[in-house]
Amino acid sequence: MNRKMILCFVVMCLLAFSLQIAFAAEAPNKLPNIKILATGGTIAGAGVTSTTTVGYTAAVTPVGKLISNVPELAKVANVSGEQVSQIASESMTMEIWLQLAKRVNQLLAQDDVDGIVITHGTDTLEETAYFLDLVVKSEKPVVLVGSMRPGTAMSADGPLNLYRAVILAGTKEAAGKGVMVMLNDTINAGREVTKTITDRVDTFQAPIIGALGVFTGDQPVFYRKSLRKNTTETEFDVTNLKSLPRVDIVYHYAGNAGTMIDAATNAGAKGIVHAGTGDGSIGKQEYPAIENALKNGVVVVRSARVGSGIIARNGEADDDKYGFIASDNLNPQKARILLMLALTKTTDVKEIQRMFWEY
Ligand code: DAS
Repeated sequence: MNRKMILCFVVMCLLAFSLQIAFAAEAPNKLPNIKILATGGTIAGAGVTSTTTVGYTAAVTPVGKLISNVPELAKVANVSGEQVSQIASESMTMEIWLQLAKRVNQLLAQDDVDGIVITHGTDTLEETAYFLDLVVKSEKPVVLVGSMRPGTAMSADGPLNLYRAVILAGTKEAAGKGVMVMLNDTINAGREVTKTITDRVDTFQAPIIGALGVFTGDQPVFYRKSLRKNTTETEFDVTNLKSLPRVDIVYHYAGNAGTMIDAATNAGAKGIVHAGTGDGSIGKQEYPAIENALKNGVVVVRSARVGSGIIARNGEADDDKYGFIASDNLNPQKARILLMLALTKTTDVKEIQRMFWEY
C-alpha cells in the first residue's frame, strides 16, 4: 500500500471516530427524570442484625443512601432525591402533608420532572397516598413506596420496591391513573389500598376492588384504572391552605355510650368519622353525644370498622333525618381525609355527600 493510500485510510478512521464521538455526545439520555421525595419509614430503617425484622429503627437512612443502595436505579431513570422529613409514619402530621403536596405540585409543574416517587412508612402510607390523590394537580405519575423489612434485613423488600416504583413513575402508561402505591410486585390505587396485615410483605391490598396492576420482572402491567375523580379532576387545592380542618375518628364497640364523640366535639372537631359496627351502625347509647355534636355544627360521616364494603345511605341510620353522610366504600381513615378536604370547601352535608360519591 503506497503512502497516499495509508494517509487516506488514517483520515477515514479519524473521521469515523470523530463522528462516533459526535453522535454519542448528541444522543439524548432518553431515561425519565424521577424525583425521589423521602419521608422516612421502614424503607429507611435499620436493624442490629440481618435477621432483625422487628425492633429495628425506622427513618434513619437518608435519601442519598436509599438511592446509592440501589445502583440499578441509574439504568432506568435519572434520579435525584430530597429529604422532606425523616419520621416513622405513625407520626405523620398534617403540616408535612401540606408541605409534601405543595412540593409535589411544584416539581410536577417543571418540564424536567417526569414523575415522583415518595418513600414512606407503611403505617399511614395509605392515608398520604389518598390525600395526594385528591390534591396533586398533574397527570404525571406519583408513586408511594415503602417496605415491611428494614434495608439491613435478609430479603429486605425495600430496594426492589424502590426500583420498581421508579420504573413505574417513569412509565407513560402510569400517567393519569391517580396516585399509586407500589409494594410487593403490586400496583395499587391510593384511593382503595389499605394495610391489612401488621407484619407481612403482602400487607397492602385493595379489598373487593383489587389492584390496578402488577409487575412482571421490570415490566408494569395494568388491568384497570379507578373510575373515581382524582388529581387534576378534583375541586380541592392546597396552594393557599395553611392547615386542615380538625376531623376525628371515633371507633364504635359494644357498650360504647359516645364518650369519645363528646371528647372530639369538646376538642373542637369540625368533623367526626364514626367507625361503626357492621354496615356503619350507631349504638342507641351514642345518640345523645352525636346530637350534641350536630348541634355544635360538627359534620358526621358514617364509615365502618369492618374495613371494606359500602356504607348504605339510610341503611343502618336515618341519614336524611340527622344529616349524616355515608362514606361510600371509604374506610374511616380514608373518609377522614375526604371530609377534611370537603370542609375546606363547604359544611353543606348534601354537597359533602356528593363528594363522597364522586371521589
Ligand atoms: N412504623 C412504620 C412506619 O414508619 C414502619 C414502616 O412499616 O414503615 O410506618
